[in-house]
Amino acid sequence: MPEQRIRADIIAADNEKRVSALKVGYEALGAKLSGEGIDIDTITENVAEFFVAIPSWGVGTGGTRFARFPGIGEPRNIFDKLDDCAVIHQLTQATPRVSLHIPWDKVDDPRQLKAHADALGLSFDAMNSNTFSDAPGQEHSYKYGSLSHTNSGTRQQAIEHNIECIEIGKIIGSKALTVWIGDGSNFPGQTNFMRSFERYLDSMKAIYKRLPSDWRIFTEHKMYEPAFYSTVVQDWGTNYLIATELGNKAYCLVDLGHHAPNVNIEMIVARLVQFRKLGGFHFNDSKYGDDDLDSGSIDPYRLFLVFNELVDAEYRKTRDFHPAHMIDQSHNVTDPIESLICSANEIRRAYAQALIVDRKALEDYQEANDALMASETLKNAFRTDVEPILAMARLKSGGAIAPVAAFRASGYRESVGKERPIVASGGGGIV
Ligand SMILES: [Mn+2]
Repeated sequence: MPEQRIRADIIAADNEKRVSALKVGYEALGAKLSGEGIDIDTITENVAEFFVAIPSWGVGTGGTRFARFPGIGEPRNIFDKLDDCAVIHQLTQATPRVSLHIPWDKVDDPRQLKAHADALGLSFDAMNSNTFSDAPGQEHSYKYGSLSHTNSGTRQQAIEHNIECIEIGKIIGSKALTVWIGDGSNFPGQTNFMRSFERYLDSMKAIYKRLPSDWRIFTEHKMYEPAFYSTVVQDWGTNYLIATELGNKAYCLVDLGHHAPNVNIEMIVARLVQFRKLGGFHFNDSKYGDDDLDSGSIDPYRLFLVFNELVDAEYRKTRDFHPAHMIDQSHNVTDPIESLICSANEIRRAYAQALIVDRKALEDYQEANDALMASETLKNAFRTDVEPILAMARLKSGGAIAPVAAFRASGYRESVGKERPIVASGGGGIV
């Protein structure tokens, strides 16, 4: 039994108040779905087995270029972060894995991380390297890039950092490395597009050589920021080229915020699935750019359409299809634990809605060119309130029917607020 950061009787008391209403709602939804030939318990089981990883950096309060307003009881170090992640998992039963960021989460002995996670019943997802900011004391600066830098010493330093992330990951049981770089240019002519991409590929090949045989490497594309004229890994096409050049352990990661507004992300997902290069996701939501807003908070229909492609791939029994699901968000005005609880639920909601799409009917409408009924088939699933399925999946796994309410009732934030001093930050950005 893992150590529990929230007392089980607090969750049980909150569940007790809600369980009879849940049963009524679940039965009614079960009857509706049964009429459509769907067994609700099967959907609930599928949902209960769907997990999304929490980013260690997500449990601290984020910020913008302008300011960061610290919250109460923010984690002081990776051990506090793991405690907060354990709370999210205890309540949602949806987030058993944590994605680390090096050097932010670096400790003297990585075995300490493994021991702390083991005690909490958590494990580790993909390792994230950082060559977009300078760590204290590092020899070469990343101001003008890292893996694509003009200087070979800088490139070598960035390569070695990624290899170090793999080495730490091996000790703590990770099986993947995610590489996102800030490399790019702010002025036309500042860099040579072809030369910098050649240098990047050479660097990535050096990292790839050191990847264990049972690991995967994920690369994330992003169209702008911190570079504002061009980025080296600009778009999904570039990302696909990288994964193809590197080999069969290399996959593309889709961060929902890393696209221009209105880009058809679900179609990008379908293309990557078709050519077996979809590595996984960084879930978040976006209004204008890489806003890092909470999943499903702006455009839940888009999140559903992404999951519609994923479930379609499962339905078609696509070979070697096991995308990694991670959240990548910045919580500037909410309690990060509450935001991550809601986000994990929103991601599961999109999955549950996609699971109840009548795929046979959809296929028939597509074949018959019945555009309206094809759209209605998707909408019918999206309009279905699947909350009873999500709540029942949590309850059956030992979580909370209403996880935010249970979290607030637990007093966890107030209690850690007493041990963790508020740390003001002069700089902005995600911390
Ligand atoms: Mn990301």
